[in-house]
Amino acid sequence: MSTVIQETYQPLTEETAILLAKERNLFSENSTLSCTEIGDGNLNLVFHIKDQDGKGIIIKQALPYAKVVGESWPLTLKRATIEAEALKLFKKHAPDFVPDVYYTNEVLAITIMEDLSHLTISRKGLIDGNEYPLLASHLGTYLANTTFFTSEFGVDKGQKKELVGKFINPELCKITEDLIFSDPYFDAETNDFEPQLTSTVEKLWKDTELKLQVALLRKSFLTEAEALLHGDLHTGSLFVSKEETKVIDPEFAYFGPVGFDIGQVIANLLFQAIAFEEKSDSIYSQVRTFWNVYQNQFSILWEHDNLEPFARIDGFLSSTLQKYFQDAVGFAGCELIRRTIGLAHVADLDGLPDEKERIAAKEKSLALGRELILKRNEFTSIEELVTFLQTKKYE
Ligand code: SR1
Repeated sequence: MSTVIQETYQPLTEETAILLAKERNLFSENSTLSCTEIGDGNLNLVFHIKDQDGKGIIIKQALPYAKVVGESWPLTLKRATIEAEALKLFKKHAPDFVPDVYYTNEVLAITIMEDLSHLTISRKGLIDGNEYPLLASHLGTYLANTTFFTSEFGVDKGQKKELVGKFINPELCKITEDLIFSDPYFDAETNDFEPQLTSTVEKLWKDTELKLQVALLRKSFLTEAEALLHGDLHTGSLFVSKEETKVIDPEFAYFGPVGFDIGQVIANLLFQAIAFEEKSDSIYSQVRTFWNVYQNQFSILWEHDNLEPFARIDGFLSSTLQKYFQDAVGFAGCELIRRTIGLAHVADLDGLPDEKERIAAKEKSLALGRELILKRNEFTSIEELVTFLQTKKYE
């Protein structure tokens, strides 16, 4: 008889998570199971269950509020369904880079998926000084495949419209609209920054040139349904090893501007260059590889699988890629700024133990973010962006 799967939502505990795994027959009958809640993100519970031989599964459960803030910030449980559906679609288009989903339940807001505990969250691994030589090219391939095959270039237009409807994700999008594209530019309660940054932040709040460009990027985020995005593609959403990359946590998935996901990847790599200057050349070369692999793979798919009647018109592919790239540079700038002074920070910067260095890194992140937003349309190639980033190192 079913005990855990009931008609109403209840948050799992380590004990009920084990019962659920047994109910679903995910382990053999005589297994001895252990469970640990390992969620360290902002929103969800994550249970790691394994048997006596170390074989495991992950149960991810959405909480009805944002864990990072508490019960005063209610949050839809529907995000668990969006996440599971996005994982399945991304798996179809980029099978090597997405975990398997074994079971989902809308009432409990859970997704049971492949155990990736042999891998490390890339933000932690990078901060610890590890190198992931395939990460950039894996991400380039993953994003080219998922953005191509969910755009009108790679999927039938009627089907695309149905998908756009299926992935309407207003509550999670609103978090991004507020936390990335609005709050950091006003004296909002959610903002969080050190007193030493106050004068820079106050200048930013008065910077109407910058605010106009952020308003345009925000409008793009709100209105351009180019492809199904992951929506939160930072280095905390990636499980990695030297050989493998798995993209997790797409609960912010929705149809938006392709440059948003690309920009989040770029910005979250750049936090490493900002925090650890000695790594900057290696990080810039990863940004270069990431974009080059993205555009090569996207161009191959364009050549072989494009459903657009205008696909072979000279200049259509290059202007599409140019738009994605310039949008990405701007969105990267927004990510740099919001992770420095907004609600949700990154350990790359916050973890710098020396206060002077930390504040200097955060000043650099704000200044670089501003420049990327303002200058985004001046960059016509990845080499121009890398050269620009290299000159920043010596300021
Ligand atoms: C209240 S959620 C804060 C942040 O965590 C998520 O991972 C997203 O990045 C969001 O902006």
